[in-house]
Amino acid sequence: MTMLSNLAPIPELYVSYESAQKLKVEAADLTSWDLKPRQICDLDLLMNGGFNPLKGFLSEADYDNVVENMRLADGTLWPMPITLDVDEDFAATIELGQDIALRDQEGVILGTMTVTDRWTPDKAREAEKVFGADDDAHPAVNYLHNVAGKVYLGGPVTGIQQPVHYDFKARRDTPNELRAYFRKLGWRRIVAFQTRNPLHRAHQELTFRAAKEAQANLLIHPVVGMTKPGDVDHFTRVRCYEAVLDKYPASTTSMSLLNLAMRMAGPREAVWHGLIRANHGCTHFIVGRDHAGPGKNSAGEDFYGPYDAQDLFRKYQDEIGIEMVDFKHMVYVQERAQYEPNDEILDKDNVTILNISGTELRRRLREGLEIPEWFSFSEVVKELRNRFPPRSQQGFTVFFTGFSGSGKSTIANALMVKLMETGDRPVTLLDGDIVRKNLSSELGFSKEHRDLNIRRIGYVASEITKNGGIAICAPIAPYATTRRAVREEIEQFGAFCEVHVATTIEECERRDRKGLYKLAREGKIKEFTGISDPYDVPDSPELSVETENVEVDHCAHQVLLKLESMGLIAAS
Ligand code: PPS
Repeated sequence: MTMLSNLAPIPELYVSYESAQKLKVEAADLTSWDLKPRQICDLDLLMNGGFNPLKGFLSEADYDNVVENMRLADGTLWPMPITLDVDEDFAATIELGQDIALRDQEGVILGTMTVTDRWTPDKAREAEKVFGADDDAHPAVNYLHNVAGKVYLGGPVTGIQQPVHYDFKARRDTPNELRAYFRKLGWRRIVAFQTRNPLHRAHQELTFRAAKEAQANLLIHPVVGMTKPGDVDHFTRVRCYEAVLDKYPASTTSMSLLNLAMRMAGPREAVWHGLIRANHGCTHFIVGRDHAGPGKNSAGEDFYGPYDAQDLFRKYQDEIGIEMVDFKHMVYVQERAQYEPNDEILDKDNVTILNISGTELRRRLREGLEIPEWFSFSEVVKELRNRFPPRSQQGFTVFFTGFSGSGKSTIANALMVKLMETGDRPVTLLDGDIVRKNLSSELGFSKEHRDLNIRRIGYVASEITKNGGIAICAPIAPYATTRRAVREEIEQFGAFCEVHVATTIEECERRDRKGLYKLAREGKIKEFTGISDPYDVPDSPELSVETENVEVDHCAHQVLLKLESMGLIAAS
C-alpha cells in the first residue's frame, strides 16, 4: 500500500525512551518552571506534533510575525502565539542559552527548554491583532492581562514524557496514534468535527451529512483541554459523545479527545484548528457559523462576524492542507419528522420548523421540563439531567446569621429535622458551637479569627452544596464582607439562602441563656458581638425572622416556605 502523505508519521519533540530516562535525571538539577494548566496543554501538543511545525515555545521573531502576519519568521502559516509566559522574578533568574525543566503541577518533569529568547510583550498589541480587540470580555484577552505572566520565554523544547491523564485514557490519541489508526482501518479521507459542547441530534445529522458529502469517514474530535469558561465540563461531555457515537452507522465514525487549550479566537482559531487536524491526519474539517466564538464584547456586540472564520479558512485552505466543509445549519421539520439543512427548505411557509436554543435547553434542565426526543438522544439527556439536576434536586446552603442567643441554633435544628423528614437530600448542620469544637478549636474572636472561622464554614458548605447536599450554617458571622465572600463561593454550585435571625441585642441580653452577656458587660469576655464588637445587619437577606413571641416551629416553617419559593424544595 502506498503511504498517503496525511498518514505518514509527523515529527514529535520526544526523545527515545532511554534518552528520556537519562534526561529526566539530569533535568532534576535544572531551574524549573511549574507549568500552568494552559501551558501543560500547549506543551502536550507541541511535544506530540499537534502543533507541528513548531519546535518549541515561540521565539521573539516568530512571535512578532505570528501576531502581525499569522506567520512564523520563516513565512510558514501559524496563526496563534504559543508562548511560555512567566513572571518577572523567574525571568530575571534565567540566562539566555540556559536549559530549564518544565514541570507539571505535581512536579513531574515533562520536558526541557533551551531558553533562546526573553522579552516583555506588548500585550495590548497581541490582544488587538490576535483576538481583534483589547477587551477583557474576551476570555483569551482576560487571560493575557490577568493570568499570563509579564515576560515571555522562547526556545526549542525536548520532550521527556506526555502529561499524565487519569480520565478517558483509551480515548486520547497523539497525532501519530491517530494516523496509525486511520492507516490500519484504511481510512483515506477523514472529516474532523471540532466541538466543545454536548452533541444533540442536529449535530449528529450535520456531521453525518458532512462525511457523506466529502465521501469521508468521520472523526469526532472534541476539545477536553480548556474551553470557554462556563462550558459543560468534559467528563459530562465525553459521556454524552460516547452515547452519540453509537448512532452513526457502524465503522464510519470514530472519536478522539484533544487536549487543546482553546483561545476562542474565532477566525484565527479556525485556521489553527485546521492545522492541528491536518497534523492529526484529517483531510477535511467542518467549520461552522461563528466557529470558536468568544461571545459578546463589553459593549454587548459580537467580537467577530458570523462567517469571518469560514472566510479566513477558505483564504488559507491550501496552506493549511485540509479542506473546509461548510457547517450546515440543521433544523427539525415537524411535518416530515426529520432534520434538514435550513437553507435547503423550499416550503418554509407550509412547514413547522422546530429548534431549541442553548439558553432554552439550560432553562429546561434547570426547571426539570421536558426535552423532546426530536431534539436530543435520551442517553444524552439523561447524562445532562444527571449533571444539571433541577433546582429541587440541587444542593444548597441555608446560612443563619444573628447575635449570640438570637435563636439561630434552635431554628437551624428545627429546620434540619424538618428537612430530614422529607429525606430527599442529606442535611448537615454547621452550628457555631459545633464548628468551633470540630473545625476551629484553636480560634478566638478577633476579626481575623472570626473571618477564618466563617470561611472554613463556607468552604465545607460549598463542598456539601456542590455534592448535592443541604448545608445549614448557624454562626454569628458578624461581618458583611465575609458573608458576601461565602455567598459567592457557594453560589458557584447551588443556591445560598441567607436568613437573618433578627432578635434585638436587648432581647438576647435579656434572655442571656448562656450567661455570656453578663460576663461581657463585666468585661470578663472581650470582643463580644453586640456589646464590644460590631455586627453588620444584613442588607438584603433572603429572609429575616423575628423570634420575639414567635414559636420556633413557626420560624423554621417560614424558612421552609422561603426555600419552596426559591424552587429548592417541593411544595409541602
Ligand atoms: S463567629 O463570630 O461567627 O465566628 O462566632 P461563632 O463561631 O458563631 O461563635 C459564637 C459562639 O461563641 C460564644 N462566644 C462568643 N460570641 C461572640 N463574641 C465573643 N467574644 C464570644 N466568646 C464566646 C457564644 O456562645 C456564641 O454562641 P451562639 O451559638 O452564637 O450563642
